[in-house]
Amino acid sequence: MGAGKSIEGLYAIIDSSYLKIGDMEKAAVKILEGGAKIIQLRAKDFGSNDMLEAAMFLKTAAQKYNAIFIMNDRIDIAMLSGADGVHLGQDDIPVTEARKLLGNKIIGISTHDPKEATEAEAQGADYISFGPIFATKTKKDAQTPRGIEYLKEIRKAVTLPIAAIGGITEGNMKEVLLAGADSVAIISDILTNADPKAKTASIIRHI
Ligand code: TZP
Ligand code: MG
Repeated sequence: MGAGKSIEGLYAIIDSSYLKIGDMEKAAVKILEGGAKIIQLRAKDFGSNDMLEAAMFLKTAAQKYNAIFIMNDRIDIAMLSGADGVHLGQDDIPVTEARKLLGNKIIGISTHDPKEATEAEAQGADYISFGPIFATKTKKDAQTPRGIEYLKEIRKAVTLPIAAIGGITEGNMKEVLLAGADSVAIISDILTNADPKAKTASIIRHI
């Protein structure tokens, strides 16, 4: 069906909280070399200029590895960089409005409960993220961990692909996938590893 059906397996997020300007690109290439087929740029503390530059690099790199590039938060940067899609938060531009700008590009939205998940589906999102599943140090304002049982409820509530997020590691991702997530969104378990390429490859082997 929609473009969001391609959201499965590892969803690697390249987050500026772990990388300095200029290092995002190197990390992205390593993660793509490791076999990631979905990468997202999440650069909350970058100025628009640096963000666009990084997004353009990541889009080109993703294309070379036949991977999907999703831009976090920013529809403008997604459009200018030729991203395959955007990932929106609950306080960002609504999915129905984003669709007017993005056409059939992938639109994902963060959700935290069944109401947000079913609303996302009704509004025509291509996939949802759901979390935080476990405690995470990466997102300072993260809500309380939802846990595996809650993820199973969300699985029953929507048919959209679900990217589970928050505290997911190579060690716990199996139970997340068994609970019905189509994809595991991972930041720190990859970016804090000394060898992000090998870590990515190892995660993918276990999926
Ligand atoms: N949204 C919910 S939890 C989270 C985001 C962006 C951070 C996930 O990072 P990590 O390091 O994989 O726990
Ligand atoms: Mg956001």
